[in-house]
Amino acid sequence: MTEPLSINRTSLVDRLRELGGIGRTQEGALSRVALSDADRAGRDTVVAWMRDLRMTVEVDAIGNIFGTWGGTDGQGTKPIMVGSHLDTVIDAGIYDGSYGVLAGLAVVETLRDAGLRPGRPITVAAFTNEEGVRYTPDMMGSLVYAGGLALEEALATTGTDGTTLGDELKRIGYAGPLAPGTIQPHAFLELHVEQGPVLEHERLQIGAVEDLQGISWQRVTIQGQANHAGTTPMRLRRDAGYAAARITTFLHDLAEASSGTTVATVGTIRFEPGAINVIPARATLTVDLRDAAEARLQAAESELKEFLVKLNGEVGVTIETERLARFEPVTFDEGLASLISEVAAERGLRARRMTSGAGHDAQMMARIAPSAMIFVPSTGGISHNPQEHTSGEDLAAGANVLLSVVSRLASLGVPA
Ligand code: HGY
Ligand code: MN
Ligand code: MN
Repeated sequence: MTEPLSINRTSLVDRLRELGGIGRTQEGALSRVALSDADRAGRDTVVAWMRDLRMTVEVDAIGNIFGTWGGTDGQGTKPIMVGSHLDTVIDAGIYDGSYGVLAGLAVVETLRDAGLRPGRPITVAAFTNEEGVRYTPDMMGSLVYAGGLALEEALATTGTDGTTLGDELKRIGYAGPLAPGTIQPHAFLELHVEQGPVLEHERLQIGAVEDLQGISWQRVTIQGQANHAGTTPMRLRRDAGYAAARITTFLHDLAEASSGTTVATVGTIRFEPGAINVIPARATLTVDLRDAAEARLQAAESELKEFLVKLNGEVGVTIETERLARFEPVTFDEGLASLISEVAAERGLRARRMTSGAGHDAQMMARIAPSAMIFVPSTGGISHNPQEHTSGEDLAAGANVLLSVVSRLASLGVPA
């Protein structure tokens, strides 16, 4: 059997490192938060790489970037689309999102250098604001693309810093002319680091991701009463800080009691006025609840709601909630998931089917085209953390599986 085509591992790893160096703070933390100057710099770099590959670059009205190779044949042949996102969380790793976009470029480069012409155009996508750290919901660019959120509503979103998304998109020069959803893919594949411990723990190299868990994001605002930390008896307090702590431990216990299917995170918390000797008048926190089963996720949401009513009375505070994101669990395309497993086996890679714990653009693209994901191991299962790491060998293995799957779908005669 002829050796299957393989991507250039060194150039993929070099580009990941180069892009990973863009958007560093003075302290050296990687924070290419959506629509920041750092995000613009990352976008500009990837657009330049797309142009070097003589890809046709298009940007849509929510800032999604598309690089297409193989040209449009004027017959309206739908492209195979691969991709992910370039924005990061705060103090991030260099692989989350970037890997899927840069591996897409590597696939195009490999096929082009092999002198092959795809039976379908191949489009590499970089979706706007996948992380949702500054503007909620997350996966926003692909959600608008898939018709799940109106463009005007997305552009009017106010960020955690008080900015308006549409203004920032214009400011960084990525408010593009293309109507979101114009490029309708034949299929969508997202290659991504697992961001969890499963593949490493089971000593596997590839995850054929067949589904993705549901996500519920809320902001909880607790209004109590500021008072003197020394003179106010405990029984007379309306302590928003204490109520916030009760909510955090309630959610932790709720997830623990679910024997691991539900996960709960209070990722941000703010006290006001925020002084050592003032009982917090107000606490604002965010809740991230997830479960692979919609019924269990709904049950967790209603348990929280009941607890908040109880807490209102007990602590003498008023509590308001605001929904920030809510996505039901998603099942990916079975045909693509089995093609990923088949190709991994042909390449002699140890693989398994799995569920994604994290949200991804593929879950939105699954609304408009057959979609699936390919995972590679995360060292120590760590992500959303500067320690995020995947070995060069695993990075190349994942990109080669993507190459083979795309080659099959683009009916390219490469031995894959
Ligand atoms: O929240 C998530 O799962 C993704 O990283 N946006
Ligand atoms: Mn990601
Ligand atoms: Mn992420």
